[in-house]
Amino acid sequence: MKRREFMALTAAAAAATTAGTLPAMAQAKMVLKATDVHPLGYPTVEAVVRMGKKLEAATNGRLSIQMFPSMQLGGEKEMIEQAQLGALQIARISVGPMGPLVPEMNVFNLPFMFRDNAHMEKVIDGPIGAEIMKKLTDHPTANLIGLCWMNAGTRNVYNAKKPISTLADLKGLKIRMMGNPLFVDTMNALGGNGVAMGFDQLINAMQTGVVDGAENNEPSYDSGQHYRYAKYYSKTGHLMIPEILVFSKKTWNELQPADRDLIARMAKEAQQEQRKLWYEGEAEALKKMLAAGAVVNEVANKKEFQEAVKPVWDKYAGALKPLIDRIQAVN
Ligand code: GTR
Repeated sequence: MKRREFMALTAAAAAATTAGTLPAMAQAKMVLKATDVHPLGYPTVEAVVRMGKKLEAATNGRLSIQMFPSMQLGGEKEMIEQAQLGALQIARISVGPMGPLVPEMNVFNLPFMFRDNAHMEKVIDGPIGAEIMKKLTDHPTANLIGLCWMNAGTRNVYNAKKPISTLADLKGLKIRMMGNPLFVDTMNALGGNGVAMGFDQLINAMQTGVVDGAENNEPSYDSGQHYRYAKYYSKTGHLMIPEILVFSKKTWNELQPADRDLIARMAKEAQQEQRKLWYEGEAEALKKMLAAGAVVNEVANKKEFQEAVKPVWDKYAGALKPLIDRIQAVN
């Protein structure tokens, strides 16, 4: 930098400091810590890594993202807690565990809520998605900023014992569910025994027989190598839950408005980028799990499953009814 430019910049910085703001260029470097339960290469992880590169380029290296994949900073519960404290900045989490905190989010956790991927995408991309995201951001104690949605396909049951084709096949099976009473109720309504635990505890629970299996989308089943413990993957399709990228409110409040805008915009771009990565990753995961010995079966009579979860809707859908009606009307 030429001396004259430097002087001008210093003067500008001094003036801005007096005014209470610092010009962007004079701001210190900041490394945003990001985390995900999934490994490098997983669609959500890759989308955030790419977002980090774009952020770094746009700010000449002043802002960057350091990714801690594979539960390096703990399970989803720990990730949320650390983001709330500002110990990390970006966490990619499922809507699943947020339901008990932000009631409107539970609408996406209802079994068989969405007709298909296209329906789900239309809802999260549109005004309803923006509204629910705002509920999270505005929540007085969640201490998180909702940045964007991400795809997570459809969740199917897998277990060590047998393929699930009918409700009767689920009888007596202990199936791990995410930490939200709605999911335990869902599995129980389907005839199995729902057991709530963190994703980080699942492998051990399958190894020791604490559970017979779990339920998840193909990429999670594949990248976690869950087929090694539960080879029957049955396409029950009972849940379709989008994921969210959240930012620590504590750190957010310390950022300059222009940086907040930049991060928010890049997160929106990451949402679309992750979607492409998602469909590629899903197809790839299916190939890999089959090659690894997973036995995949379709469920012919889905209606039986849809009818069985009626008590879950009766219990949880009441207050969410207007929102549900609007979601169902999206086509
Ligand atoms: C995955 C999701 C994770 C986590 C996990 C689980 O599909 O990407 O965020 O929620 O499921 O079952 O806990």
